[in-house]
Amino acid sequence: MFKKILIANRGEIALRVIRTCKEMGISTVAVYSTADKDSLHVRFADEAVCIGPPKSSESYLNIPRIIAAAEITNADAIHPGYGFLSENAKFSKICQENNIKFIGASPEMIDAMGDKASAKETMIKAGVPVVPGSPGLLKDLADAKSVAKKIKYPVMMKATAGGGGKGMRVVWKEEEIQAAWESARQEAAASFGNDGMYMEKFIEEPRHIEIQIAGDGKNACHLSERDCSIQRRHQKLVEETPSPFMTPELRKKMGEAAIKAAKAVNYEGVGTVEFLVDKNRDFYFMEMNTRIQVEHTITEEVINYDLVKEQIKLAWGDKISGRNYEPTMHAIQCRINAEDPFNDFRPSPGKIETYHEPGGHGIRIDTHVYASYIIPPYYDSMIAKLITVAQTRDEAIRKMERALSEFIIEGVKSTIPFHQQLMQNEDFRSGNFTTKFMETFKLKEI
Ligand code: MV4
Repeated sequence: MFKKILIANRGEIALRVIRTCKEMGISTVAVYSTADKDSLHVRFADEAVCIGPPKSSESYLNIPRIIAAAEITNADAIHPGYGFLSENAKFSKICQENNIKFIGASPEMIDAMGDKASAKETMIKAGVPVVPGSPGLLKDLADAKSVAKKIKYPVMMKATAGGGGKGMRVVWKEEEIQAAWESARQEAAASFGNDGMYMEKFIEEPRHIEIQIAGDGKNACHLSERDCSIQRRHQKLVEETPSPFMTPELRKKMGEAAIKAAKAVNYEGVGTVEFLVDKNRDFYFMEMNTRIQVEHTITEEVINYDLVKEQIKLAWGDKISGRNYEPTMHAIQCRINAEDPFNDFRPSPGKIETYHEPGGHGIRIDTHVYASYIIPPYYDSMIAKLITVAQTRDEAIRKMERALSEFIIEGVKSTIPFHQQLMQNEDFRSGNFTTKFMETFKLKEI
């Protein structure tokens, strides 16, 4: 097994990876920016290397400094967590060239899945359902018009290098298509340096349901779904498993499709296949993520298995057990962010003056913060992930309400009041929600 793993990340996920390494008897190296010198990932790792100033481009995104830290400490693998360099093909390649195992996808896999139009082609060939649309990239505006006419409005134009909603436009009728085409291409060029566009039929009010998979390069299995429909501006707020919209038949079909997707690319490691699911329970491949995700926790709770451990074992060359996992419990995760939900979710960095976290049966909290911790303004605003696990969805919601009522964070604004109101919402409680939920959800002033 690996002797020493460098964690090229910060915050709760760095801590999360360190914990599993400790349990596996693997030594750990933390890297940190000067803004994070008092962070718990620095304190709990066996060794820590300062890699630069607060700005991500000079620290957590700086490839030469991270590779240097791995060489100085003699690490034999790097775990990238999520975000930062986790899906950076160049970084994966440089690790390979320096004989450091990248605990994530190969450069080829990252490139193949990062280009959305080509990933879609791969999935069509593998027999995975995709949204009807253009065969590959659109050649020009005339091509866009003719594809739209064929698949019928409304349509969605998407940047092939996109993700997270950038370079994406809904077009309702032909009069709008030229403006959409021009602005989407401009945005894509500016954001990704790639203005390639493709087109799909617009799926109205879909659910976002993703399947967790694991593969060993030859075989693949699925570990059920997560419903991530409760999101705002492409930031997930709440995730749960099983999805309240799921049926045993749909899970079987989506699980099989996700396995097909993984096998088609000889997937090695843990990954996620994202689908849109429409009101008729027809589902369509959207994207494949080649990293551990923020919401992996809820899957761990319902299948009772450590996914970071699985990731490390697969990177070492172990084989998957080959069976699929079905949830027998229900888990919900609320992302507690340092944001003001009464003020358009504006970031609220600063010092946490008081911190008291809930506990008791069926509660898990993944966090890197503590009383007196200062949330730096440079990185994402997540303070903690609050997860509840229970026999049923209703019990998991009640437990979440109880846990939220015990969670005290003072000094910065947090999204706790938002989650409290969400847990009370009739549509949320009945499982009646889509990705449009947050557009109409109204927070009551308190
Ligand atoms: C779509 C769609 C409707 N129809 N594609 C948003 C992010 C990007 N990865 C794909 N996205 C969407 N693609 C078609 N053909 C609606 C969305 C979408 C969405 C998807 C998942 C979760 C939240 C979303 C919020 C807005 C739009």
